[in-house]
Amino acid sequence: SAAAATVEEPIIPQVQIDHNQLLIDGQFVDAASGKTFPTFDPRTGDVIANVAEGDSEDVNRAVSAARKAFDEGPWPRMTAYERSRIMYRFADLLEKHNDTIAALETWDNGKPYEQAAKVEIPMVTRVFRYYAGWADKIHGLTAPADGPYHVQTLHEPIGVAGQIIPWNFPLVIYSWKVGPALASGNTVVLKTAEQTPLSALYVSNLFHEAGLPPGVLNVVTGFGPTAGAALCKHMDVDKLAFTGSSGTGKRVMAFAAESNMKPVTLELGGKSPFIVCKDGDVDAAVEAAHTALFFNQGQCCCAGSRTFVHESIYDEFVEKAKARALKRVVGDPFKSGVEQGPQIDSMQFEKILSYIRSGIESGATLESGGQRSGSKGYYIQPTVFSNVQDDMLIAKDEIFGPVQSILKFKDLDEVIRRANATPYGLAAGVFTQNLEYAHTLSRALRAGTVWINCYDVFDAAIPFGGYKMSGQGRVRGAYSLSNYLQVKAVVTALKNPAW
Ligand code: TXE
Repeated sequence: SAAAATVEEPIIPQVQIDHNQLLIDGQFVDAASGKTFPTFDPRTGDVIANVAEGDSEDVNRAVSAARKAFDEGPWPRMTAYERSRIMYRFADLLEKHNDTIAALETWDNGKPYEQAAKVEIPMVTRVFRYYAGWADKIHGLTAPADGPYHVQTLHEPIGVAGQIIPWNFPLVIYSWKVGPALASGNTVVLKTAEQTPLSALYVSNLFHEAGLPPGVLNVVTGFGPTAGAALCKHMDVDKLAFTGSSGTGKRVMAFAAESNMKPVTLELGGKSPFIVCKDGDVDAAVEAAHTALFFNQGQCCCAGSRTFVHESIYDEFVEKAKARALKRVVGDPFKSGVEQGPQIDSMQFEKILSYIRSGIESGATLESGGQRSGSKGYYIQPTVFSNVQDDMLIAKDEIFGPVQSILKFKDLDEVIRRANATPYGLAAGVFTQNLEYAHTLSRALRAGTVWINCYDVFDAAIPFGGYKMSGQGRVRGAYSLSNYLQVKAVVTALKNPAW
């Protein structure tokens, strides 16, 4: 039974759409073609607004504005302290408009409003403050050389950064990309996901209100194969940063290689293991594994989507995981207390339901859920499968939805081998009180993040990124700055080597 799954009449958000055009050179403008596309409310499938549909001509305009701002404008030339102060002022405006921004995010994306207002938008603000703090702390070093030379390195911005973001955390990922790029003096052309263009336009306007010079941050709304591809192929873009599917990530790299060989950083999909050892606290592990998978409607690149549980506690764990999923509150994300809203769109909705069918057909045990929730919008019941085997599609593919797969293991070596047997390597979770297990697993797991007795701990200072086909480079933390910096070696000959 689908217990708590109730979907009520949608609540009308108290926000209006102020910005639905491209943001180029500090101005909101229509697409050159005059075309627009609709963005939808995932609670109903109704149109929220029509938004300018940028294409290659608009990307050209945006890149030339960013180029000019980089080559001639004040942004890379002002003191780092001035850049930092503009970013701090922007963060203050984010804080001031927190609830409006959160409402836009929920409306366009479907995520619970409480999550957006209390966690995500505050995190965006925190990330901009973090990088504002870095702006005046970026510098090179001096190096000893074998000879009469004074050697120093200058850390310089790369230039125009092209950034392409997805729809699952529109503004959080915006902050991870725009924060380090601007702190280090680059200029940006950002393409939002076609499903969620609204919040980035709204906040980028605030950035200009905070004093950002025109052309430093340009936002092109539009589709991947048109606007996105044009940005990737552009000869005047010096660097690309992409978050999205591994398939599109490959294409982004190929576009970069075929054009001007611009460096690329990628944050891609995953099939992250969540490992509960025999000594793990079962109740805490059930709750953490539940959140690791179901958080954000299961639409997380780092979702703990393979729950490995030791055989000695497997049955107890499955019973409790099922009970927890049945209690999960599904409904209108604007309503207080709702834990799970709708999936982003009909494509993802259908894709997830087809994975659920595949799980049933391949012989996994359906413990809870398995169907859509309600009769309109893209709501799906929290679904739990037990007796999942490694070779089932639901254990191999990124489902990106509220579908938990629970697998059984016997010993540590076996679970390490199975956890690593995936082309992905974004994250992993480990539940144990045993130091030996914790350290062995954290070293052996081929993943960019290992959470021990916790999961989904995001922080501006913690680097995040993937091994293998989950990506390259790191977002967040000091590490992400290096994606946006060139290192120039300056070597000066000395006349008097004795000194
Ligand atoms: O992703 P895409 P989609 C995974 C998840 C999901 C699947 C498909 O499994 O089910 O991807 O989602 C732009 N050139 N993730 O189709 O296509 C696109 O416009 C340049 C994981 O939404 O990767 C959008 O802005 N750009 C993930 C962005 O790429 C292109 C988050 C992401 O879209 C392009 C989202 C092209 N040819 C989905 N085609 C994560 N890592 O968190 C598309 N885009």
